[in-house]
Amino acid sequence: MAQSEFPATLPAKALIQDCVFNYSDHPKSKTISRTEDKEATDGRVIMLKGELAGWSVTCPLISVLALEKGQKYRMRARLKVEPQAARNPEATLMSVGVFDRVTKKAVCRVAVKNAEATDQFVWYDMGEWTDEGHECILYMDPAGANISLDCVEVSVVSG
Ligand SMILES: [Ca+2]
Repeated sequence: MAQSEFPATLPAKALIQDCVFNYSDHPKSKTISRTEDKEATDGRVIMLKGELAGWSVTCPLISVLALEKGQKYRMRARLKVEPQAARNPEATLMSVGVFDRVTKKAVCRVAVKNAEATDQFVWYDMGEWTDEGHECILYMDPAGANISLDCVEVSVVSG
């Protein structure tokens, strides 16, 4: 979904598709690319191939969502994280979260362990957080695994 297609206010649920995430592939290592995947919600993913570490994929939330200060949100990411037979089942293969640039802390986050990884797309729950009007970045932090990022879902938590 193009950025301009997002509504002015967030509906009860919205998907942030892979196409609005930023990534750096310098030098042209071919370790990260956009590609087709027929199991993806929109047929497209960002694919990361091993070796990558650090914030490889990011998206400033302010650029894609009209968040409301004081509102609570739940987020989950639809990912395919390939298990690695040679690594410890407890090894973290990747994490995805929302980072608050003012407090310099993650406000919600999920880490995927080797034992939890599968060759299928799974919705990984990142938890709930309340918007404080700060600039926040959605980030994906791979740790040497093969990963396909389909999308991130944002839901309004009422009450
Ligand atoms: Ca997608």
